[in-house]
Amino acid sequence: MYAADTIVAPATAPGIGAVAIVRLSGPRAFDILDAIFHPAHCAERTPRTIRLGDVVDPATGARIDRALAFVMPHPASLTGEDVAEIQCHGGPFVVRRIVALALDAGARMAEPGEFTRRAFLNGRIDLAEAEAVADIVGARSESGLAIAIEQLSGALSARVAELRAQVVAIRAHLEVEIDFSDEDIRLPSRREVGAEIERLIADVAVLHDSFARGLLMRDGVRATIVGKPNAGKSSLLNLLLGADRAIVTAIAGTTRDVIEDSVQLGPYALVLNDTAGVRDSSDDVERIGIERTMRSARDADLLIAMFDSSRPLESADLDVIRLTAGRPGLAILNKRDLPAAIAAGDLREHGLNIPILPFSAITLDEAAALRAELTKIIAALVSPSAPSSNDRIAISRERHRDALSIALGALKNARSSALSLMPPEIVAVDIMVAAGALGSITGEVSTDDVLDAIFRDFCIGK
Ligand SMILES: Nc1nc2c(ncn2[C@@H]2O[C@H](COP(=O)(O)OP(=O)(O)O)[C@@H](O)[C@H]2O)c(=O)[nH]1
Ligand SMILES: [Mg+2]
Repeated sequence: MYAADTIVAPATAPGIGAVAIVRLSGPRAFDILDAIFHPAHCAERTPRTIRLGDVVDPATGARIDRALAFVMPHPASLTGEDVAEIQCHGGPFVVRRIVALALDAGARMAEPGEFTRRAFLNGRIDLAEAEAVADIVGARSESGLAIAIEQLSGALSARVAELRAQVVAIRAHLEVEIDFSDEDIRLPSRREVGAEIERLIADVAVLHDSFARGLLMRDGVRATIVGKPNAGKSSLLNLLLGADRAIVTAIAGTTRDVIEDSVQLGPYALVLNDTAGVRDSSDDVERIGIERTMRSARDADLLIAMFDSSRPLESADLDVIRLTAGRPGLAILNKRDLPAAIAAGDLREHGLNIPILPFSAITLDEAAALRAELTKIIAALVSPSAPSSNDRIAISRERHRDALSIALGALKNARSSALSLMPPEIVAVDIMVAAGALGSITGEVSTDDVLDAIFRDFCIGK
């Protein structure tokens, strides 16, 4: 099923670059290419073969640019339609002129994401894969890229298809019961059907619960640095960022707002929040800063708790220890270059239960150990607790999480109606809801609204 109109758009970012690409897709793509591109040597359009030539304004015969062009005939193309691409010189004016020529020759400007949307509508990729395209473009770390490329390669789609096939198999068992309930054949017992649904619930829950992990991989891990004023929090932030991002002074209370910046740590993006610190303050501005510290600490995926080893423990340190209770984190016993007033054992005695790294933000002797330790903690956050191949796949989109929630809810209903010996038709209704919800992830069932919402976030030309 091909769209009637032919679309055009620059496929490369606006601005100056070595090369820019103008992309055409639709039934008239090749005619339009022929109208505006005159090959230098080979007049014949051999699929997937690059030709050198001139982009020419057909109205005046004026040459616009020397360029390369190639065609991909349907159906084995990017969009499943006839696709033509012109690789021209990467200047904004040249690109605009070529797009304008294509529009004059009968193309229409593409909507954001329309090439990918057509690829989906023509069955070239499924919806989860289309979403992965956007995630690859938006990836900000190796782990963000890894989860997106896995989804684009179909690992998530395949897993969802497997789960859906299991749902459909249960429905088949119920159908047998519906069709043959009067006859003398052996029907799967309700206990068997209940057990089958139970297993499926567990499998769907694993994928549903991978969302937290998937988000960390995609968007990075949020860490908040907490500690009493002057412990060395801002020094640590600057060190990890490799830049003087926060002001460091010997005056307690220098940092008043939450400062956020991100850094690559191994394959992960780490979003660091430096805070005003934890203490009682009579200064209004600092007090607001401390409130923000608490909020940032609450929202963080992990806490970096800074302690000053050159000073005795104070009530603010005990507050910090309490903040870390039950949370992933790393304690840093800073200023080891100074004479020690406290040791790791003192922190343990007061209930600190996360790894402790003796450190100096002045000598930086343990900088590599700090990065390694943080990377290890993040790796533990993003890896599944029981790694099997199915558990490794993670979702990273709310749309997928919501669909899996619906599937889970429906399966739980189905389980209880199956076990309470409701008529098979009733159980089948919930089973079908679960199948529909799973199908919506890959787009087996989709509406224009859903597609609009997904492709709206794409750029033009994608
Ligand atoms: N001797 C020593 N001084 C440090 C160390 N880390 C930070 N400082 C100093 O302690 C003061 C407070 O540091 P800062 O990073 O602003 O602490 P914050 O208030 O927790 O953000 C500054 O004068 C730093 O130079 C360290 O490891 N050793
Ligand atoms: Mg500070």
